[in-house]
Amino acid sequence: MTWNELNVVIENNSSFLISSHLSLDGDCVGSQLALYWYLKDRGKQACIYCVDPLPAKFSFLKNSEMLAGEKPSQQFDVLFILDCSNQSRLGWEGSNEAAKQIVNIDHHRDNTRFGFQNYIDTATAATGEIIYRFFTENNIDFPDHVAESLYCAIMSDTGGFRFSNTTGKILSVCADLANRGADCSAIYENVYASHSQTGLLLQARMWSTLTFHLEGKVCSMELPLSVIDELGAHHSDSEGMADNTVTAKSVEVGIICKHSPTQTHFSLRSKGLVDVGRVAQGIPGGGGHCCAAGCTIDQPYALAMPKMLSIIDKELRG
Ligand SMILES: [Mn+2]
Repeated sequence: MTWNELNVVIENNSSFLISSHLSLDGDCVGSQLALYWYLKDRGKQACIYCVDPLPAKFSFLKNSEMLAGEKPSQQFDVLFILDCSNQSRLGWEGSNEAAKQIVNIDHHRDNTRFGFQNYIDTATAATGEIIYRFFTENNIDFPDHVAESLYCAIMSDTGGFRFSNTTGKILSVCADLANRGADCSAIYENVYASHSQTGLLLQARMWSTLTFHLEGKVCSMELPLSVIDELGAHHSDSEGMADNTVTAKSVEVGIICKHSPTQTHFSLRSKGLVDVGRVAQGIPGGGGHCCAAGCTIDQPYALAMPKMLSIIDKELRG
């Protein structure tokens, strides 16, 4: 869809629901809040609904409490689904009935174009960049708290400006967001330097499981989900740990395994040699980008892990 078509959808409708994927990250939160602001600014009725709770580190963003609500029962004119490559990643049923039409805005290359209208730009670093371009290319001026949400979105999806999607183009976008009032160091501190004590203790437990495989080309850490309860920690406390799995020089692929007795969830990272997005897509329900992806195998860790290692071994030899 074009910007013009997106403008028409917004002007011709009055009620909007915004949603995004499970395991909320900075891009999904920031881009939803920026679009929410715009719809409210246009005098529209707007709600945000996500299944998973808002990680506390994003609660400094203005209007973030709007993500904490129950699923609204009314039918909306339009359901905006942001940063979500397929409807099952929403984690809730009935998205086709929730509104008269779905508009899908995303940057994941495995997006299934499930919307009635789709704005998919895989060349952007974050869905937040797409919303930024919508605003700036349509001369929509936005306040500092929206600049903050969009900066948070881009900072998160570039791994704090470390991933290969950190280009001059995206840094220019962020420079503009800083000039529009985003407080870069305050956003950094809220998102990356606001761990709880139990959160860091949980990470220490994960570090203690660090193991190298396949001649040092693969590094993994694991976490039985029961440890989260044992420490009184939260799921989100382990977020960011996946990036640590690819910090050794020899390593090409990093793995975080979080497992229950019956299921093993893999967060995969790659330095570029192996396309972990393709690895994850080979598992039902899995997906992601070439350097960061995730999937779940319905088997205990002891069975699922050797399976994953043999898939990655083939890719490394490929
Ligand atoms: Mn994203």
